[in-house]
Amino acid sequence: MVNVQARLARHEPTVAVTQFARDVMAGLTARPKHLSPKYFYDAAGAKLFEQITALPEYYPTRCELAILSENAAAIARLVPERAALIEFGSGSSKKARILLAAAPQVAAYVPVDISKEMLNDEAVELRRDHPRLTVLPLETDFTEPFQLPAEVAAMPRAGFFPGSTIGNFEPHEACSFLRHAGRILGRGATLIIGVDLVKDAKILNAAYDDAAGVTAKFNLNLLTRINRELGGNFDLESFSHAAFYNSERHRIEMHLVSKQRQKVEVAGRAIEFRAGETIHTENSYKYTLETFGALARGSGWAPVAVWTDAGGNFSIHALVNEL
Ligand code: AVI
Repeated sequence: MVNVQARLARHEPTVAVTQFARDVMAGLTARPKHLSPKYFYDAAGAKLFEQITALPEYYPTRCELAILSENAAAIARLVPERAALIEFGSGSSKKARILLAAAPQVAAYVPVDISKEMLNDEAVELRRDHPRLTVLPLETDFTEPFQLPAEVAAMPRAGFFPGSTIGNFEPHEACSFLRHAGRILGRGATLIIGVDLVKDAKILNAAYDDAAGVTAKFNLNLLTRINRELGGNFDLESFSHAAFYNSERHRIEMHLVSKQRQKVEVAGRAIEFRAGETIHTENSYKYTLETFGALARGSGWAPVAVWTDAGGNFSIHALVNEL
């Protein structure tokens, strides 16, 4: 790693050797090559993801919104009086709004996200729409340890983690995340979490390889980001998007496939690709109600309720922290 750092610093002295740079160099020099899906979400990537959520093939967002809307009152009953609602990776807070409308007993909402702009814009609107709610945005990486605002220290807490983002973690990381959320929320807290379900591979494959090619653009945008931020020279035409359901590992895998043998430079370092070699860019794990329940229990959380949409595509679990 020392060599990689020196190379990065030499290539562009005005650009700090960021975690992004370190992770990209480590991932592209590993075998098999891989990149973390958390780097999809630059400004362009976040916009493309918004477009994905509206695609006819991408059922998770629609199904989760339907479950939330249909069961908002029952879900809200699990949130204590004068509670603080903490959302991990809040984004546009669209789903939290459904819960907040059904849970007037919530005294404070703490959206946690790395996007300062989004947090501030949403906070203004939420304060306008819920004048009695204290909105305390927290700009941080929600997967890392963080302190809750002092204002909520004495309040009972409920966590909210929609979107099946937990599916983008490896199962051991999902377990670590649930334990980390438990430490932040405290013993006895409730966690409301969205989890995508195992289903017919055809439906899954279409959801991650849509006809309009938006998911392909989203995947390839990672190379554009590397070109821009790390002085890369990836030719986007010579890579293609691949997504498929790996039924043995219960996960969608996304890859960027090199169409030919080629050499690419990133931060002054040459990276060689064989024809057909891939960069593994994302896993999206799918659970059954039972496998997710077992994961939760093994991470210190007791499942207390679960809701699904009529088609059984997606689930929202309510868990109580036992640790
Ligand atoms: C954010 N996450 C839950 C999405 C998923 O379905 O795994 C990311 C995504 N990747 C491709 N399409 C959507």
